[in-house]
Amino acid sequence: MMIENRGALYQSRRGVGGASCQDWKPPRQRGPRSCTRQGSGAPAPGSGATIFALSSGQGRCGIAVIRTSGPSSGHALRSLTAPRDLPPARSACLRLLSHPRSGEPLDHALVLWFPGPQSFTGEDCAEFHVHGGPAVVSGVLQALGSVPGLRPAEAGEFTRRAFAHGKLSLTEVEGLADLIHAETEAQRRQALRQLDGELGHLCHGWAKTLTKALAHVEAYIDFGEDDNLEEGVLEQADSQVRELELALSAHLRDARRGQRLRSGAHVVVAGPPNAGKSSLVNLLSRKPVSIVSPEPGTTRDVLETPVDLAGFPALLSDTAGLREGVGPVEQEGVRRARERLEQADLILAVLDASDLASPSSCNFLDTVVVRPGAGSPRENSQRLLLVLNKSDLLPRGGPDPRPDLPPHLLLSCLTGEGLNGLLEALRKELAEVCGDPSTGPPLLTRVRHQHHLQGCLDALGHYKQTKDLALAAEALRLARGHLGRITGGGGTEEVLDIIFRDFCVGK
Ligand SMILES: Nc1nc2c(ncn2[C@@H]2O[C@H](COP(=O)(O)OP(=O)(O)OP(=O)(O)O)[C@@H](O)[C@H]2O)c(=O)[nH]1
Ligand SMILES: [Mg+2]
Repeated sequence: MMIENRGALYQSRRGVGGASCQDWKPPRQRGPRSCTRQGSGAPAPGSGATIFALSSGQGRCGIAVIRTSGPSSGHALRSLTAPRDLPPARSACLRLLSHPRSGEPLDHALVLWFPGPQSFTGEDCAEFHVHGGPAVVSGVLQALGSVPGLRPAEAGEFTRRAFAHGKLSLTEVEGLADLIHAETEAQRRQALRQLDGELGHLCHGWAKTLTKALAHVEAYIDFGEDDNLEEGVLEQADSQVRELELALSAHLRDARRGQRLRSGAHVVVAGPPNAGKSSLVNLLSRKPVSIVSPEPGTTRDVLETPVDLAGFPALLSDTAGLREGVGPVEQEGVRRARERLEQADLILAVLDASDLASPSSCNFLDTVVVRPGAGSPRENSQRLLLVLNKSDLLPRGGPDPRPDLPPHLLLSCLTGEGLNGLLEALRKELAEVCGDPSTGPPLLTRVRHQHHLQGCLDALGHYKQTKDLALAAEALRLARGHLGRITGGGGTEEVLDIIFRDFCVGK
C-alpha cells in the first residue's frame, strides 16, 4: 500500500476531507479470522437419504467392500444381519447376511459400524466386507436397495458428503481423487501429501498472514490517531504483504511442475535417423510401440505412449529422425518431430555412439543439443539428456568417443547396458520437471489452485497501489478469499461438480 498519504486518507474516512469512503462501514470483525476447515457449509446434494455402493473394484475378487452412509445406516445393518444388534463401533464382527424380505442367506461377512460423526463422511456409516463373487455383491446390493430410505450412491457422493460435513477440505478431496488415480510412485507421494492436508496448511498459513495484515490496517483505520496504537502498524502490514507476495510468486512459478506431476511430463525422444530412438522408446515403455529396423527413416510420425519413467508419469514421444533432403512424407515427419520438440518438457537426445562424425549427427548436435561454448542454454525451462546409444559397437573399455560433447550417457539398447544409469538420470531430470514430491513444499497440482493464487497476487497488487485505506483493506479481504477458495471456502457448485466428477461410484 502507498502509505505516504495515510493521514489525509484517515481524515477522509472520518468524513473530514472527502467523500471517497462515505459508504465505508467499520470492519465488523477485527480479530484474527483463521481459515480453518469448516466444511462447505452447503449440504451435499441429496443428503438426507442413506446411500450405498460397492466401494471396492468391480469384478471377481477375494473380498468386496460395500458401504452405506446416512441416517438409516444402522437400520440397514440391523436389517441384513443376524444377530440383529449393532456391532460395537469401529470393530469388525462376523455376521450372517440375509435378505431382509425373503430371509434368504446371502453371505457370511465382516461388518463394521461407524456411528457419525466419527466416520469418513461424518454421517452414520456401515461397511459389509463380503466375498467378492459378482452374485454375492449384487445380492447384498439388492438387499440394501430393499431397505426403506436407502438408494444407490452417485459417483463421488461419499466424498462429497465428507466435504459437506467438514471431514475433508477441497484440496484434500483433490488429493484423494489423485490418490485413487495415481499410477506412479511420485503421483502417489504427491497425492498422499495433499490428502494429508499439506497444501491446505500452506494456504491456511498464508491466509493467517493476510488476516494479521488486515487486522493492522483495520486497527489503523479505527485508531490511527490514538496515541496508544503501536507504532508502524501499516508498515508491518506492508512487510507482511511483501513477504507473502514473494512466497506466492515462488509457488506460482512452480505451478507447472505440479500439473505435470498429475498429468505427465512430455518427454520427446529425438535424434538423427537410425540412432536407435524407437529402440529406446520400446525399451523404456517395455512394449513394442514403434517399428525398429536398420533402414534409416523408419519412423515418420510422432508415436506417443504413456509410461512410468523412474517413478514419474510421462508421455513418451518417438519422432522421425531429423535430416534434410528427403521425400515429402519423411519431410512432414521431420516437421512434426521439430514441432513436438518445441513442446517437450524433457528431450531425450539420442545419437549413434559409433557414428558421431556423420553430417546428421553433427547437425543434430549443433541445432538441438548445442555444443558447450556454442551458445546460450535452452531458452525455456526445457531440459535435455544426451544419450549415446549403440555403445556395444565401441571398442570395449576404449576412450570416450567424444570427450568434447556436453555431459552424456552411454547406452546400449541392444544389451541393456547403461539403462540403470539412464533411469537414474531420468529420475533426477523428472524431479526437476515435475517437482519432487518426497521433498520440498507442497505442489500446486491443478489449474484451479494456480487461478486462485494468481487472483490473490492480483489483489495484493491492488493493495500496494491504492492510497485509500478502505480499499486496501478490501483488497486484503479479496486476497484472503482467493486463498480460502483453494481449500473450499465459498466453492461454487460448478467447481464442486467438476472436482467430484473425478470420483467413481462408491468413493
Ligand atoms: N548394435 C546396436 N544396434 C542397435 C542398438 N539400438 C538400436 N539398434 C539398431 O539400430 C537400428 C535402428 O534402430 P531404430 O530404433 O529403428 O532407430 P531409429 O532412431 O528409431 O531410426 P529411425 O526411425 O529410422 O529414425 C536397428 O537395426 C536396431 O536394431 C544398440 O544399442 N546397439
Ligand atoms: Mg524410429
